[in-house]
Amino acid sequence: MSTLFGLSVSPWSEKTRWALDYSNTQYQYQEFTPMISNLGVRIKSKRFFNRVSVPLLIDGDNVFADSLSIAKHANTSSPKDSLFPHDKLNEIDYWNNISEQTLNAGRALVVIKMQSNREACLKSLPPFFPEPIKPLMLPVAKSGIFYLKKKYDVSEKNVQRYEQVIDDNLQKLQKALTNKPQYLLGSFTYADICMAVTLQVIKPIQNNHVMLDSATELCWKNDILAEKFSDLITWRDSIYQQFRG
Ligand SMILES: N[C@@H](CCC(=O)N[C@@H](CS)C(=O)NCC(=O)O)C(=O)O
Repeated sequence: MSTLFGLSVSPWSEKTRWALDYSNTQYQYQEFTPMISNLGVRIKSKRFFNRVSVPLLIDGDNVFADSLSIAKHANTSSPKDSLFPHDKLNEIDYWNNISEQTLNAGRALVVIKMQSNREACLKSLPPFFPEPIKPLMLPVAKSGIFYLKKKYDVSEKNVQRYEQVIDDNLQKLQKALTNKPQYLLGSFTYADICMAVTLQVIKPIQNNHVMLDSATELCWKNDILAEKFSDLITWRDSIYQQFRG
């Protein structure tokens, strides 16, 4: 059985898990902890020199190191309607790129907010730390946030730019859904999964697949953009309801 390494709070991991679950792929899930899990994942995936990020799927000798390639791999063995219709591949790439840009901007804002949210920092610690000693581990949690900040080149100076990227891209989604209000490409595809999950950066969904504690949720949500794009949130919730049981 294949193994998926993921971060349960990460929308990239959620996109992948959704595609794998949709295609009824059997896999074992392993939670990844930034910094701490890197060496283990490098060894298991035999990727000694590449940058490690999750989701990452190991299926026998094959390693799929990003969400799109994992979703495509899952789709190849699926008996269901394809998430990647042949005549829609360019459009799916387009929406995956939009999702990527938006999530990068969203993650930057989350990292910035988490720095000053003690509770969210503590919640980011891996579960193997016993609850009572977690407060003592605050410096470890902070160094994890600092690590992500450096790795993804996040800067407080760019907050406005990050918000603008999210705003611009969600306007593109809004426009695209004006003509085809149900699905981006006429039928349910990976483009819908990408963009439904991307809305996590303005209003996190809470269900049995994604569940953020209240402190972490506060770092993800953006009330102004959630209000501005409330129609997209309604669309996202309906896509989840129909296809993510
Ligand atoms: N383009 C990649 C992006 C993956 C990505 O940015 N993953 C982040 C999620 S926050 C990650 O692995 N963070 C933990 C780390 O870098 O150590 C994909 O589609 O999978």
